[in-house]
Amino acid sequence: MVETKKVLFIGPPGTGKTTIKNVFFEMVNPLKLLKNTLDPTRGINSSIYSFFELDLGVFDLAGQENDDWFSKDSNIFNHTNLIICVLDINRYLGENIEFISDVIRIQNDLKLSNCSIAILLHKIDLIEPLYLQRKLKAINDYLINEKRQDMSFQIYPTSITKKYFLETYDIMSHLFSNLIGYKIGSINEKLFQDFKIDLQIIVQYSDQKEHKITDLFYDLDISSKDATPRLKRLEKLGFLEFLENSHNFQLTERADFFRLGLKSEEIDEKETKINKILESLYIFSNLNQKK
Ligand SMILES: Nc1nc2c(ncn2[C@@H]2O[C@H](COP(=O)(O)OP(=O)(O)O)[C@@H](O)[C@H]2O)c(=O)[nH]1
Ligand SMILES: [Mg+2]
Repeated sequence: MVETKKVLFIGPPGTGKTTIKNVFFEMVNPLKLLKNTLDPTRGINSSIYSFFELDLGVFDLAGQENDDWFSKDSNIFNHTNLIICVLDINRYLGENIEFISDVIRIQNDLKLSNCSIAILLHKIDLIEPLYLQRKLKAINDYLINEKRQDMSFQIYPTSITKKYFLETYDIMSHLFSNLIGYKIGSINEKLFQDFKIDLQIIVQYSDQKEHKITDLFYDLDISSKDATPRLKRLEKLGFLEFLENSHNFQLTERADFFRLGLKSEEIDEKETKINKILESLYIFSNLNQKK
């Protein structure tokens, strides 16, 4: 039997749960989700993915029904391996801390022992950096006070906008790899080199213009036989779209967001950053939608 893991998204209404699920599980273009607001989720929106050797059940809980999810007779949290609690950093600190305290209470009441909790302080693109630091500190202080400052309870500032996309991609891949006990650095050399070429494609062609598959041969010395499976993988990861009978392709805004994150790095930090990115690509390439 295939081992299964359960991931729950929870948070007040409108914080970005469904958006994050769509961007990082369904590989939907982040800009599309920022431009067109989604209908509020009702009840539970659940999907199953295969991830490496396991099946991953992902549940996105409607924020409007939080009283039900947190009620005594709710069993929605049973057997959960990862709770992703999405809070909007721009809302009142007290409101966010109250929500975190509800999650802590649930974790204690239900004795969720094999469950990690990730608090995403989302939409950091809308807050002043100084204000962000203050809020982060206040929430950290609260967790220290509650003695909930450990590896199974972590907070992360996130946003799906251009400036923060790469960092958030990294955070999500870190959460996914923890779920399967994957240790950073254990990717094999061949795969590592393989994803390095994919990253070159992202960097080279993320100009929002149309390119021919044969360009890969001239620019990057990739034969058209090797090019197609690579481009298909990038398509699956949400970085690319094929055009006109699959002879041409164009990279998505996701690729542009990605490249931009890479560009901002100092040269001496770049290599570490690239290694991390390659592993993130590897992690995400093992996430597949179950038909
Ligand atoms: N500025 C900004 N808006 C976001 C971000 N993520 C999501 N949103 C917006 O937040 C709103 C609510 O998102 P949604 O995913 O429906 O929230 P949910 O109710 O928690 O599922 C939508 O208009 C999204 O476009 C982000 O990182 N930054
Ligand atoms: Mg929703």
